[in-house]
Amino acid sequence: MPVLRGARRTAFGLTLGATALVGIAVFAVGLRASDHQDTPEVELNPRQDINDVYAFPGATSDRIALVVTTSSPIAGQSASFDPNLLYQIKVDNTGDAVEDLVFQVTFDNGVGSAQRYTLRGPVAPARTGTVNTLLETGPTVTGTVGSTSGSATGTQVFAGLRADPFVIDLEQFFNIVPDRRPSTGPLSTPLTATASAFRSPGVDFLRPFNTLAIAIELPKALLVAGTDAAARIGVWGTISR
Ligand SMILES: [Ca+2]
Repeated sequence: MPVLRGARRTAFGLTLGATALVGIAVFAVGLRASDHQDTPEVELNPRQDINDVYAFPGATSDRIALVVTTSSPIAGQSASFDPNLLYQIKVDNTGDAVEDLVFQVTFDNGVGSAQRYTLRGPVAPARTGTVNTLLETGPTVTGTVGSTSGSATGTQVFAGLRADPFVIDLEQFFNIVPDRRPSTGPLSTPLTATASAFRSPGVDFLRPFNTLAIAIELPKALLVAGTDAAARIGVWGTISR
């Protein structure tokens, strides 16, 4: 299963509890990633497109939340994940930029809130890198899109429609970098202005947009290799088939 969509805003050397940032390479390793709309197949199927990856503190100090978003902008009661794609969050806890643990999320053929998800992990992957296989072992959590399942003291997961949390004046961004303009959607119209800087005051252009989010919250201890309180992890997301 070649990865069709790589990580966006990948964070390596991410201190537990910190927010994922763009391509931080704390460890001296190479970093390869992709961005929005960088292949025709992803451009034509936004559900293959990763919007963002986040890591931030969980409900208690010993917990962490990992989130991957896709498909923004998307709306409506029929908004669904692609049942033919494998959505993953990967975690490196040894500093070599190779995943040691993965979360794999798959969806059935249901539509909107009738769609069901299955979360597998955290568990060591059968294969690392860009060719992945669906895990047959390890913990699983199942639930319905739009609702949270699992354990509030263990691993819990939400998958469904949420306000896109990323903040950017995307309209002005495409005026600055017009070659990135999408082929469909509200920003696909021909260029009306050119710009060299963002507007002031800033515009949260994504504020009215929704995204499909997969949010996993679990004890930090399930992600680190040892008991070092200063342990660091790297987190990235992939969508593949
Ligand atoms: Ca590793």
